[in-house]
Amino acid sequence: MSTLFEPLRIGDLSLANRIAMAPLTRNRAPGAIPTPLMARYYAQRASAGLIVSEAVAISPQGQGYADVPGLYTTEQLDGWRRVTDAVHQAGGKMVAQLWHVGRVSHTLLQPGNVAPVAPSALRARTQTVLLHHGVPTFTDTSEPRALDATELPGIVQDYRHAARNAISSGFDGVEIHGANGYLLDQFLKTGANQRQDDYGGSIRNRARLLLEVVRAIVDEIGAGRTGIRISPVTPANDIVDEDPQQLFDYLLHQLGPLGLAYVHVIEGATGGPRELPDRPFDYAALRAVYRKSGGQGAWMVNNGYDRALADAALAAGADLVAFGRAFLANPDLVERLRTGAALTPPDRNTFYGGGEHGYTDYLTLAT
Ligand code: 8OZ
Repeated sequence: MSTLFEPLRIGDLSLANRIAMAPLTRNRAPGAIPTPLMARYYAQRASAGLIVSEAVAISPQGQGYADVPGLYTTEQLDGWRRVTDAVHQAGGKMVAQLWHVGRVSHTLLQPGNVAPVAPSALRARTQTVLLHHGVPTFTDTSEPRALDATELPGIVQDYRHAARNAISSGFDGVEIHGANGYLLDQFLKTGANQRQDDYGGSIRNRARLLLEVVRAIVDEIGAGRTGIRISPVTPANDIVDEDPQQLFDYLLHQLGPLGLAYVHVIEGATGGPRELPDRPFDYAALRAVYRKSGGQGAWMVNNGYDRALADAALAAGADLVAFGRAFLANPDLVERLRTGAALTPPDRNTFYGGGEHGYTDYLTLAT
C-alpha cells in the first residue's frame, strides 16, 4: 500500500497527500510582478499536497534572472494574492520559496547596474537568463563584490520582510532557498566562501548567515510555516564544498531544535544524476542527525523521482516527495501517479520565458 496519497500534517499545515510540486523557475513575471496567467498555472496544479512556488526574490539585489517574481513591492504582493487565492480555491496549499541569488546575477539585473553581491569576490562559472528583445538568452554571470559584514543584517532583514509579505499575500508558509549555489549556499560552501570574518572559515561560521535567516523567519512567521531547501552536493551554479557531509551534519544538527515544518533535500545534482561518483553523500545519515537533534519536520526528498522510487523513499522514512518537471507537463500529476497513467514529457523550449504555450496548455486527462 502506497502512503503517497495519504494526508500529512507538516507544522501548521494539513496536506491532502505527500506529493509536492517542486519549485520551478519559469520567467513569466514581467517587471517581477506575478500575473493572472501564473495564478492559472498554479491553480491547475493544486491537487499537489503542497506547491512550492518558483524561487521568489526577497529584494531587488536578490534578483538574478529576467522576469522572475519578487516579494517586496505592493504590486508583487497583489499579484501573489491572486495566485494564492486561486490555489486555495482549487483546494491546494502553497508556500513561497524565498530567494537571494548572491553572485548568480548580472549587472543588468541589479539596481543601478552595480555588481552582484557574494560572500567573496569569486565569479561563478555559470550562466543566467537575460531577455534580449523578449527572447531568453543565457549569459555569463557578472563578477561579484564581497559583502561587508555590516551589510548582512540588512539581508537577514530582507528575508524576514519577504516572509512577512508572503504570509500577508496569502501563502501558507515559506521555503528558504538554501540550495543550488545561491547566496545562502555560497556562504555555506568553501568553493564560494573565502571570508576571514565570523561568516567564513569554520563550518560554524559558514553556516551562520543561513541560521540567522532561519531564526529571523521563524521569529517572524513561526517555525510551523517555515521550511528549508538544501542541496548538499549539487554542482549547480558552480558550487562545491570540500566536506559536505560534515557541513550538512552540523547544519541539520542546528536546525533540529528549531521546529521547522519541513526540510527539502535535493539528492545529487539538481535535475541531473542522483549519485555523483566524485561527491558521495549519505542522506540517511543526515536525516538521522536531524531526528536525533529533535527535528520533527517532514523530510521532503527531491530529484528524479517516479512512482516506484517515491514509494520506496516513503517506505524508507521520507515523508514527502517533490516532483518538478513531471508537474510542469502534467497538471494532474497526482491523479496520473495514482492510476499509473502515462506522463506527458515536458517541452524544454518553453521552460524559461514565454506565455501560455508550454505553461498553462498542458492537458489534464479526461475523467
Ligand atoms: C533554473 C533556472 C533558473 C533558476 C534553482 C531557482 O536552481 C533556480 C533556477 C533554476 O534553484
